[in-house]
Amino acid sequence: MTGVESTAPVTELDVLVVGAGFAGIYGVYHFRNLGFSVRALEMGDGVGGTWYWNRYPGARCDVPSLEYSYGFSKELQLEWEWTEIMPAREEIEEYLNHVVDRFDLGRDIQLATRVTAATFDEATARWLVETDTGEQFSAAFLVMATGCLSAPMTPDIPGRDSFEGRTLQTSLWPNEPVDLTGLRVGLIGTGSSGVQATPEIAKEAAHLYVFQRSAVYSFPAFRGMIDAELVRQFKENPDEFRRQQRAAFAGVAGFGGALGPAQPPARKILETPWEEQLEVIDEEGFWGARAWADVLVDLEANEAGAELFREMIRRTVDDAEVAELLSPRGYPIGCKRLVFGVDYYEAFNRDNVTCVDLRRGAIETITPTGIQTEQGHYDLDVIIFATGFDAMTGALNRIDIRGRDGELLRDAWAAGARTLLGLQSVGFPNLFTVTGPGSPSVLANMVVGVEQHVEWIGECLTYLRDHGHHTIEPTIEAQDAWVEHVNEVAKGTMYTAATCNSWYLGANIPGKPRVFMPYVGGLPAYIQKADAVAAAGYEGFVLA
Ligand code: N01
Repeated sequence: MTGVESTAPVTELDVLVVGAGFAGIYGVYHFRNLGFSVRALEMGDGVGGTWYWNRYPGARCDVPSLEYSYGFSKELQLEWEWTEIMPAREEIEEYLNHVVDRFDLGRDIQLATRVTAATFDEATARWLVETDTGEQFSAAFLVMATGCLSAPMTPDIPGRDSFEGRTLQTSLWPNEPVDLTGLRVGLIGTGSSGVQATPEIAKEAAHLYVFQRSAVYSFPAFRGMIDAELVRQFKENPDEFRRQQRAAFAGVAGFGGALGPAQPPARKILETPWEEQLEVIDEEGFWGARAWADVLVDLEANEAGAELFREMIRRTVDDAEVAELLSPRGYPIGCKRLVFGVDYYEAFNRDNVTCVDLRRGAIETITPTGIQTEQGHYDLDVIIFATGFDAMTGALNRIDIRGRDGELLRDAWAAGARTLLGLQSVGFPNLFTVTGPGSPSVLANMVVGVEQHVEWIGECLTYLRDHGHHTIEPTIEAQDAWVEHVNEVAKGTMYTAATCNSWYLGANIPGKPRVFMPYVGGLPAYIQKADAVAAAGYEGFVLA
């Protein structure tokens, strides 16, 4: 064991789940139903994970609600009524609380408990887990349902703590309402969170300064109330819909559309004269910049698509100079996670919104009264960090996870995460990561990925129990082969372009190794491989 010695009794479990977002909640349900004793430890005061913490104005999912919901219970699917096509944060949080209550999961979910350390005891083949409450747990299996985007990143800007106004972070937004009325607000960051928050904050603040380091490609989000006929069709056969999701590359069946063009058209932008390209954006708006066969596969074509995108910004933003500031340059469309916005560019037509383009002069310090940039000082009442996350590995590496011989997981992953199927890592027996690095995770519908992983783990635990095994761990050969495969499929895609600096690559975290973390081969191929491994008696894993 590490850390402070505790005299508290140790709680014994078959499975300890860390986190109570989509993955942890389903883990409690599923492992309990398989006959395992289980408890989830959740650091928040409520369940929901992402949808608990990211309470900033405008927070909303960009996957349709019918797609972004559990498929494990037919009754749940028939009963629950979504109101909007793209659910707002509040509605998802309400849904997850309903799931917890409906299946009486709350008695096995312990809130306000942060896991600080987990150590594998080789003598007993059990994980010993410590928490910030001083409690200790011993579990045969440790399932990390800690999320891919859950470790907030706050940049270390000099003077950060000297600010005398209020500091907020989108991913750590307070539970109680925040009133920004009449205040001068500085928002740092223009990723998905900043783009969603900008138009909402602009409605309240006296003035909003958006500090932009990289201009974003923000595509219009789909909005609207859910169609009753669509819901009727869905409820006729939800199982078939879920089957279609698992057969779809990104875990989205396309039911009800609303996710942009499913297939790029055959036409190529490099073979189309500019005047005809303009006709496409006349028709399709910003989405017209991507709607070409070559834009997402060829860098020259991509730049042509980016120019069309910039043309749309010029058409949307009244002031030509501001339009230029907001125009993304120097990295391809599609290399970062797609950003959806509603009235994002339009917000900059308001008198009370200013884009502070940090490409023209970076932030130097935070002062007691605002932000000092190379372009001048901005007086502020509130600073909001919308600066993202230490993605995929951050939440895991912030816990002292020690495997065989006391090796720390973060040391084992110092040059980049190494897993077999994103599920397990050599040296860390009986430790499972739900949607871990090396699995489709953030490149597919998270809820579909989560359910598939929890079910794979459940089947694995049952197999071990039925066959009298106590431990499972990948072989180094199988893990190396999987890591090589993950790298191979990412090669040559926009995601790994030299000009791309995304959180997929860890490029947003100073010092993090530049390694593409998710599996880009698609959900169906992944599921087929994972199922084949299980069917072959967990080929590539050592069972003892
Ligand atoms: O974080 P991000 P996010 N000084 O990392 C900037 C999901 N999500 O929370 O691009 C100045 O994308 C940084 O600048 P740059 C979704 O998967 C989904 O917005 O690195 N700026 C960037 O602009 C998403 O991809 C939804 O140059 C600094 C921003 O901060 C993921 O979460 C909604 C800086 C960070 O953008 C993360 O999104 C919200 C500094 N020192 C989130 N450091 C939906 O479902 C960073 N930045 C719609």
